[in-house]
Amino acid sequence: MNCFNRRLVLAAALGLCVSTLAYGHGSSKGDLVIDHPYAPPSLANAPNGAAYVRSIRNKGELPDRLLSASTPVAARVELHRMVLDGTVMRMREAPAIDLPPNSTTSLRHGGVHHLMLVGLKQALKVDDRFKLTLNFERAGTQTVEVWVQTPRGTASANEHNH
Ligand SMILES: [Cu+2]
Repeated sequence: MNCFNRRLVLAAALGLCVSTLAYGHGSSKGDLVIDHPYAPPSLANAPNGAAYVRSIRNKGELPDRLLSASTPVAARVELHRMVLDGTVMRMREAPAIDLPPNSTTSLRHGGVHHLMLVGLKQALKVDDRFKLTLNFERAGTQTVEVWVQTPRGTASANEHNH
């Protein structure tokens, strides 16, 4: 699947802003505090899905990077970055997501970065939980639990219906 050919209309992206979720869960590994991994329910027969992390805080003095991720529910996970090209938002696969020291990075709906679940092996339904393993350059590997939920202000995971 060629990520560079995927297109997303800017208006659709802007419509996906999410209000703060009322509850959450999290974990930490080394200097990283990983708050509330979540995923929207997948569309019927959708080949791909998305996963998000409300925030990853690097409380250390050294930079870290998210290098890759994997999950039992999809063939592979891609790190995606939204890039504005003229008036069109395009999704590009990113080699890594930077986690600068003493900072917080969000992988949010409608934000710059997200994780794409390529080749879903099962439908993601509201209230499902699944494992996601995150591989960090410095902090190492951490497996988190992703909560499937419909973010407020969105009807579905339409931004990944491409
Ligand atoms: Cu994507």
